[in-house]
Amino acid sequence: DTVSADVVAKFDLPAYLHSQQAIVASHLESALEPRYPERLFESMWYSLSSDGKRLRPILCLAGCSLSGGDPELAIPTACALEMLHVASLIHDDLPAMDDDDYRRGKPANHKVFGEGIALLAGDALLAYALEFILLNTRQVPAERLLRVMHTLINRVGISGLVGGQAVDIECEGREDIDLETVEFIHTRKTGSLIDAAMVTGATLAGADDDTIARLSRYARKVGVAFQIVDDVLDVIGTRQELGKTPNKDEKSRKATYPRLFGVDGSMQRARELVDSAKKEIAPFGQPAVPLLAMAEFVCTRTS
Ligand code: GRG
Repeated sequence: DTVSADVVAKFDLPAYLHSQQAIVASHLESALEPRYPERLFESMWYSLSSDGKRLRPILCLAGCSLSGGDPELAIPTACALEMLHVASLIHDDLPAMDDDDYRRGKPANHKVFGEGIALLAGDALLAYALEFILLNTRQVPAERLLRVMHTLINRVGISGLVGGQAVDIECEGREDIDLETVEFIHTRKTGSLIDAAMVTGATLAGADDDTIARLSRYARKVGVAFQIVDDVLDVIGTRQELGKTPNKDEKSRKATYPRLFGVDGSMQRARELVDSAKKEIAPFGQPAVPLLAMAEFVCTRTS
C-alpha cells in the first residue's frame, strides 16, 4: 500500500461527497430544459431532480481525476450516468417490475404520472443520456468518445442492467437460487453502472489499459459489496425509508446474499470484497484516497 489506512480514515468523506453532489446538482439543473410534451418532461425531471446520492456521477468524476484528467471533461458523462440510473429506477418501480410506491422519499414516478408516462420517461432519459454526452462533451478525441458510448450502451443492455433485471425477474419466488445467480444479478444490476462510471471517467482522461482495468475491478467489487450491504440493511431494518415495507411484493423471497449466508456471513463477504477493491487502487497513492474512503464507507454505513 502506498497510502496508509490513517490517511484514508482522516479523509473528510462527507465534505467531499457534499461538494461533489453540489457540482453534479448544478449541472443536472441545466441539463434538462422544459419542453414539449410538458408532461413527459415533468416526469423526467421529477425523477432526475429527486434526492439521490449521485454516486455514479461522483465516481465518474473521481475516475477522471485519478487518471490525471480535468474532471470538467467528464461532467456530461457524469450527468448521463445519473440519467441512465434514474431511467432504470423509474422502470424498476413499475408494477410490472418491482412494484414500488416510493423512491427517494417521494411517490414513485408511475404513482404521480401514470404507468405509460413513467415508462416513456425512462425511455426518453435513456436516449437523452447518450445524446447529452455527444452534444456536450468538449475537448475529447472522437475515438475516446466512441469508447465511452460503447461502455455505456454495453453496461445498460443485455450484458448489463437489463440482463441483470431479466434474471432477477425470472428468479422471483424461486427457492433454489444459488450463489452464482445472485452474483450474476448483483454484478449487472448494481455493478454495471458503477463499473461504467469508473471506466468512462478514466477513458475520457485517456487512461492506459492497466489503469482502466484496475478501476473496473475496483468498481465491480465495490458494486457487489454495495448491494450485499444494501440487502443486509433491509433485513436488519435500520433503514427508515418511506415505502420500504418488505412484505409488499415478498421482497424477502428475492435473490439476496443474506438469504443465502445470513447477516454475518454477508457482511464478512462484503468486507472481503471491499478490502480486495482497495488493493486494486492502492498503487495510485494519494489520488486514490477519495475512492479508498468510498469503498470503506460501503462496508461501514448504517443506512
Ligand atoms: C431503462 C436503463 C433502463 C433499464 C431497464 C429496470 C431495469 C432495466 C433495471 C433495474 C436496475 C436497478 C433498479 C438496479 C438497482 C440498482 C441500485 C443499487 C439502486 C440503488 O442505488 P443507490 O443506492 O440509489 O445509488 P440513489 O437513489 O441514491 O441513487
